[in-house]
Amino acid sequence: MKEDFLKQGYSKLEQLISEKEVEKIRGIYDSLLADKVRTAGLRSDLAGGSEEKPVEKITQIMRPSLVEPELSVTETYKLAHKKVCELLGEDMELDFDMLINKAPHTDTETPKHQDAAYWIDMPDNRAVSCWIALDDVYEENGCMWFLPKESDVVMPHQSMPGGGALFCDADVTGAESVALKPGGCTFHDGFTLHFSRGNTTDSQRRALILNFRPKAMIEFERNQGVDHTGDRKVRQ
Ligand SMILES: O=C(O)CCC(=O)C(=O)O
Repeated sequence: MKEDFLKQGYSKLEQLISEKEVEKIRGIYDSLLADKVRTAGLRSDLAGGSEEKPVEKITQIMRPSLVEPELSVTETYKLAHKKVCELLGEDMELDFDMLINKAPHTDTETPKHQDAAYWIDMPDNRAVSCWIALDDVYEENGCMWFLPKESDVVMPHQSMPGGGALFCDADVTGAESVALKPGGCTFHDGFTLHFSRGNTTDSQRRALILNFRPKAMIEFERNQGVDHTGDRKVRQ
């Protein structure tokens, strides 16, 4: 897993958490998804558009553990942290968490992007995103696709109208889709290009995503007011 991560900028772990733990996380996850009051301000539709829609296409809730602090003491957060330290070093800490849900038949892709496009400039760019599947995920419901990383360069990105996801215009020939069982996860680097297709199935596609970076860089971000709860700037 470490070899893949260092070589291509992403890797897959068949099972990070047990079925029982998946059930526990799903319970908290579903209550957050259903609660537009407590998640107000942290919640957006990555598909863009500012008006409230009857069905959010790609629901993103930032920092869910601020709303449900019990999340951060779960096995899930501990195990992901342990694996990430094995990948990039013992100084890695949780920077922020997020939920991204694709509702049934919303058929909306998460566009091609590099996470580093969302970042401020930092002296140490080590970072890992741990994307944990809470459902069976595959191409038709929006599993992750990755293009092997070639360099630590951020391509120009643009924002979807209405504050949705960032995207870049890149050739993704050779990208690999990574299907997962509930409790499986992928790890990706901040410069790895990735995307997911829309959900065309009858079920939800729930993912919990934990983002780690060095402790000193989290302090660096916080000192500049970056806490991953608010508006973001586009890095050109
Ligand atoms: O869940 C998705 O569709 C996209 C997730 C993503 O882009 C990320 O975790 O960086």
